[in-house]
Amino acid sequence: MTDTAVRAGAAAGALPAHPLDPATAGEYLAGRQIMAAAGLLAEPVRFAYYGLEEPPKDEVLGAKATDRRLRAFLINLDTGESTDAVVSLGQRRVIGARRVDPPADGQLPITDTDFATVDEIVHADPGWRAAMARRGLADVSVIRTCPITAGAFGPAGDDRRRMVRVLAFVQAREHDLAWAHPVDGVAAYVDLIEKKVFKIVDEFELPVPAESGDYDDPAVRGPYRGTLRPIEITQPEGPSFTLEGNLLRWQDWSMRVGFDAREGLTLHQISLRSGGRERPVIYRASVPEMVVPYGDPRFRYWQTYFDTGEYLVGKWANSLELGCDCLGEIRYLDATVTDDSGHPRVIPNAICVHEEDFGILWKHTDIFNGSAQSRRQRRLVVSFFTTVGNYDYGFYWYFYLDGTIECEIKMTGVVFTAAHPGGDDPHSAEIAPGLGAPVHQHLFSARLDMTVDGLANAVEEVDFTGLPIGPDNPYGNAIVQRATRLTRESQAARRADASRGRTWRVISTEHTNRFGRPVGFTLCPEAAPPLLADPAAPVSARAGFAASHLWVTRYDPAQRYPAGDFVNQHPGGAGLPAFVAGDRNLDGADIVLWHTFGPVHFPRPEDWPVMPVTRCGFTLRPAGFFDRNPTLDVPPPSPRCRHA
Ligand SMILES: [Cu+2]
Repeated sequence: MTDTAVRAGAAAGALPAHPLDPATAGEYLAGRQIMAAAGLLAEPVRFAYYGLEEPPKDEVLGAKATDRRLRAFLINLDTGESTDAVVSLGQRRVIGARRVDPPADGQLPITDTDFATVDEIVHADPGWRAAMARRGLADVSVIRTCPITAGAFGPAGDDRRRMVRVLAFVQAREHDLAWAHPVDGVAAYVDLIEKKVFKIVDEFELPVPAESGDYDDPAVRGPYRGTLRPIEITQPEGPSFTLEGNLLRWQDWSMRVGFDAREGLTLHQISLRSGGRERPVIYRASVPEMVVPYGDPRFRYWQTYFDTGEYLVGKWANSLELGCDCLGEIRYLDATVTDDSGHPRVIPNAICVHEEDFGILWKHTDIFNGSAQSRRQRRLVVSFFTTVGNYDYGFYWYFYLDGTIECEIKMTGVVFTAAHPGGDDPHSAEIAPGLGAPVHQHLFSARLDMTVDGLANAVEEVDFTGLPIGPDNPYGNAIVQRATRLTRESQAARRADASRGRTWRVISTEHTNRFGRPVGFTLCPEAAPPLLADPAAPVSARAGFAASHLWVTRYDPAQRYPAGDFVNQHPGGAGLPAFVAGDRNLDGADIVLWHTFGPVHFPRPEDWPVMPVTRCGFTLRPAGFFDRNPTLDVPPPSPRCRHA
């Protein structure tokens, strides 16, 4: 065990204060002991995932959730035998152990051990070494291997194998950026159980691009600019939020902060205090899947990452540094995940909580009474950053004084590269001489378990439309808002439509505002294209969720992942398309909103060698949740600002 694991183990015994608190180091160790005693951990069995099995909602809300349970995906590295196990810490026994049978069930996520062994296997393979030697790369010690999840391409493919496809990059110097030097046209297909290269695909040769991408090298970046003067953010009286354990309160907001090795940050029981009551808004919010399908139909047609379901974004979370990653009065939370052997690993400072000034909240200079008033907006920020291979993703949740919730993903890091054939290439951009970056999409799926003023909710699609000239609209200027109730799951797989300003409003079917209308929250999408792959493409079956911007399902505690539980090499059809097959009623029910968002990325020269952050996301805005602007009680930022 590492020092961190020992320290984490020593912290065992501390019982979580709340049923939704993340699993502790002590709990992981206790669960591991129970599984070992049940014979589930015989060598060489490893953990492909290990996390809290949250109690069902009714147990939490009814204060009946007394047991703590953990879920583990276990894989025997020699046989591939895969098990989805659930252990009860209260009963001290394994209460579920289901076999996962590939290819129909998919494969368990890639493990840390897989990453390490693939590099050795490929470097030792004579066929791969020969392919490198043919390209003038006789010294394979300078070659970095990049294992990529294989996808699923039907019975004729290699789908029975647990496998990865491996691309190569040259890193001649210690600080060189290997992504700048792809060795294109050759891929090693590795069987992770047989632990061998079973196929070398060697299709074409293009020169390895030579220009350095080492953005930390003064010869590449030039001297640092000397014109930036310091910005310091200080809150002399401390921040306005409080953290008691995982319970976060700020102004009228309260929520519980969670973290999972697969999903990363999870937020629970988000509520707003108004009129002297605690009003629930979202029971659970997270981004439980993202897929990055590449759009190059040639050699790398299989390149598609499900970063969350295949690689587990949470376990790759960064430790954040004050003054570098975060400025000002920051409070951090550590995250506890586990290594492949199920031993706890603490990621210090994984979650960042802070408060930001966000410009003007509201402002008015009245031409009649002379009053000139302005108020400053603030937001509470809860975030984490993760590195998955070449890309880095920041997951940010913002809570504003006026009741708005925003989810923002910051995409940065290094684009995935290939050799560029020169000239115009429809599927790849030339970003440095001879260096290409294939077009791709980043499609995230947010799961929003809504509880707008309670469990009884419904969803309306709201469009704006102009009306034609007619007897009631003689000058043709009429605009109407059309709300269509989405009452069944079959009806609720929807696409955004910017030309109609389309939004989706979640309303309570039990509570109304002072106008007698249902209280609600509106999901405002960004309306980027959904999955662009052909509907008959293998990736369209595997990423079925990404064909629609919106899905609404009836709450089912087993339905957590938009592309299904076992995404790696899954043939498709799991997740949202399967969840809605029963066409359940949504009207006045306990419902979950699922929202697909994210950009098409045709890389620019400016994205190289490291990308400035690009953002995507969505907002949830109160819509008749309050009876009027809920921020009239926000004081002016200083007495100087109160005019007349
Ligand atoms: Cu991208």
